[in-house]
Amino acid sequence: MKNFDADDIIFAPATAWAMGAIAVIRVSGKGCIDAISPDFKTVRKDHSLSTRKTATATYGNLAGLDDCIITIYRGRQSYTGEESLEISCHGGLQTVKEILDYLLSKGFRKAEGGEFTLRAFLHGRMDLTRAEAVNELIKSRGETAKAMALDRLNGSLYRRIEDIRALVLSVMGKLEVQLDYSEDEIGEDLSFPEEDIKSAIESIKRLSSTFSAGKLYSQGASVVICGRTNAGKSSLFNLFLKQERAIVSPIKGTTRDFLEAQCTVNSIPIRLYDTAGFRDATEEIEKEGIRRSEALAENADILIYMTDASEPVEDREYTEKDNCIKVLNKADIASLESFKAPFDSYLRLSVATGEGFNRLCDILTQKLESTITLPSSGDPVIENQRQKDNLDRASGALELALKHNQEGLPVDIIAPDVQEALLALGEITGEVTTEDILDNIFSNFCVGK
Ligand SMILES: Nc1nc2c(ncn2[C@@H]2O[C@H](COP(=O)(O)OP(=O)(O)OP(=O)(O)O)[C@@H](O)[C@H]2O)c(=O)[nH]1
Ligand SMILES: [Mg+2]
Repeated sequence: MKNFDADDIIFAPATAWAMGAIAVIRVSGKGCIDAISPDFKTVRKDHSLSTRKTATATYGNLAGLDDCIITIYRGRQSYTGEESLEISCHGGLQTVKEILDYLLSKGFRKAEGGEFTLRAFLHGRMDLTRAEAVNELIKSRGETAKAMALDRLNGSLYRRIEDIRALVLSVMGKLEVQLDYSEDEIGEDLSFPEEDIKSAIESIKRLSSTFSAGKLYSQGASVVICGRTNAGKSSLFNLFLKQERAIVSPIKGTTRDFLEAQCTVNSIPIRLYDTAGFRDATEEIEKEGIRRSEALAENADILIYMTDASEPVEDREYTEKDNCIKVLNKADIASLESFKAPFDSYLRLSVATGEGFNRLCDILTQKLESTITLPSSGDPVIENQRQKDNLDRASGALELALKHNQEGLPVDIIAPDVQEALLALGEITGEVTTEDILDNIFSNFCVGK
């Protein structure tokens, strides 16, 4: 459970728990600078932490544990929006551990995952879309996901939601006037704001539709290389990874357990699988390997079915699937005969020379992108299920408002539909929150963020 009380001083390593040149430990909370200052021996006498200005870095020795640089932030100018400091120490785990023990001995509390960003939100330093973008930026793999997250961190999604919210608020205003007065009383046109609602629905749906792209670029797709033994599957797996990860040999049935690895192809994160080649195996372990390969192939987002051009075979149960890319490998040693039907529709590849590999990557990307709605340039893209659910909740509520109006229901029945849409939009930015919502969001963060 998150600590929503932001009165105490919290600390956590901000860098990974691993050996490195330096490590950064974050401390945040009122009074943290004065609490540490007496234990920090600076070279220059006038460099006492207590008297240093905000956003200045000071060199010194902390409690006899390590020589480090402490950067202090006063008031609201910090990440968390409260007094805080960052200790950059030598990046050995023993050093970090001793400094963490020291901070604990000062009566500070170990921060929970995401607690620094939670405080930033609670202190109004950022709205929820930006807070979530911080986490998404850290977790992003690949250029596109990173650029999309950075865009959200800069407020693109917040601004879009606020625009839509303003429109829905104006709808609400119009309905409220109708609730309070009759047409005769105010003498204004009290027509139902149908066009405004439709336009809000359209904007919400457009934003919601970017989820497929956001999800593909952030979470990626699974790609399974399958085919008969000796086709060159493990060789292709290694080519994708640019390392000799899988064992390659001319002996049929080399790969028995499947292998899994991560890579990115044209900025899309890929979970890549090398599998046991299909053949009539007699031996139990190999049979089990093949069963597992078949199960993987069944659940793959994309299948790369590979066959050896010197003895091509077509396994229709795989090659006829829509998500299958058919590849004829060893083009370097193949005769022209090999590329005749039914293999004329296969991609010509040679893992040995690299011929056709870029083309394979492009086909793979196109196939994956054909399953998503590509966002218009400049539009914010969402990758977050919570945001998508709230957008769908908002458009659903507005559609209900339209339906209720068409059914001739009175304004006091319709106003709550519009109110529900406002609530859903407000939950996206954090205008409306509960501790449960915040707890769910920030528990996904790593410690130190
Ligand atoms: N000439 C040529 N040989 C290749 C090519 N790709 C792979 N090979 C060779 O083909 C043999 C089989 O390659 P692997 O990658 O082990 O094949 P596999 O499909 O993983 O085989 P199994 O694990 O047994 O299912 C090895 O001797 C590779 O060096 C290629 O493009 N051209
Ligand atoms: Mg293999």
